[in-house]
Amino acid sequence: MSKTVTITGAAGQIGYQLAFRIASGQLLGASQKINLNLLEITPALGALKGVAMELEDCAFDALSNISISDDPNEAFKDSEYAFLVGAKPRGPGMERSDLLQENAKIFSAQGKAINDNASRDIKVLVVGNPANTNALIAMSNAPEIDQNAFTAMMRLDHNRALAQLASKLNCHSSELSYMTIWGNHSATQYPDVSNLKLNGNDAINSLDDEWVKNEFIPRVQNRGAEIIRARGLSSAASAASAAIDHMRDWALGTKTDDWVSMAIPSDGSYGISEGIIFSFPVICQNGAYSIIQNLEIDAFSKESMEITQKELLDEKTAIEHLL
Ligand code: NAX
Repeated sequence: MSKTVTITGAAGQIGYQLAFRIASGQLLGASQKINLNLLEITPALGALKGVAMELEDCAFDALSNISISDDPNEAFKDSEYAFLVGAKPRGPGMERSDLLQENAKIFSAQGKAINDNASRDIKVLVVGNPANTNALIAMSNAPEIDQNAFTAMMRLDHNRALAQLASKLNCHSSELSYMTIWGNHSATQYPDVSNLKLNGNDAINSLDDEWVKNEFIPRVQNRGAEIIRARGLSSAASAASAAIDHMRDWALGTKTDDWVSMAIPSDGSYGISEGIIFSFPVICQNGAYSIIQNLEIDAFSKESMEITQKELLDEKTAIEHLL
């Protein structure tokens, strides 16, 4: 049986990477047939047609069918895995509050379309910024879908942190485990190394506290801006790669002896308010995630988690009328 995967903003930078990697079998394995539903705004349909033509030209074994549309009801029809990438970028002179309002309209319409058309077992990953609050809006507009189906992407931040730590500790990122990103996908996120292990051994004592607080944390928080300065464009291939990591682990399970960071509806764990989409350390099994409980939270971590929580609560207040 083919699985139906929806990508919104599929003619954009991230969408262009994501579609080919998914169609080549990098999400669910090369033997799982995929139907790709690609959504764009009407003016981008020409470019989207070009993306579909190139996908055809790859003759991927795993790709059964491609459909392109500017109608969310069509794009989310029977969708089982949805990547909500398309969003309105921040234009010149636009305040963050304007960005929130503009995107709120997009994600409330898409939440409704998911509610009315998607598989009841859909898994939704919101990538388009402000990702956590966009996920909250989509979730609130899809009352017939399990709320835990709505998540936002922190995996790029998680992977960025691993890369910085591997460079500092002179090891490969695969030797590191138990990294955590808490909170919002923004500069207030809290990259937490308290539980980090290197080849299964505690790594915290190998890290200088000064470096962690004054170099590592701000670098991970601001890595997106650093990429824009270098490339002249925002992260795209790394974002698509992280989106696949997030959805693949959720669907097929996380590695043993590790966890990942996912922004999910808060259930009140660690004193984080319910009703926001907050990043926690989680493991995934049998297609469901669960939050790692009972981690020790020191004063610095508590304060850092409160800062990022406050930002999410403020974002929620700004769009409360759409929930
Ligand atoms: P692009 O501007 O290249 O592509 C976005 C695409 O979305 C465009 O083709 C646009 O036509 C389409 N679009 C806009 N409104 C739409 C709608 N209502 N329905 C369907 N499609 C729509 O941006 P790109 O670089 O691909 O980034 C996409 C989003 O990801 C942005 O919001 C960006 O800020 C966000 N990011 C999130 C990250 C995360 O970790 N959560 C990291 C990477 C990225 O910056």
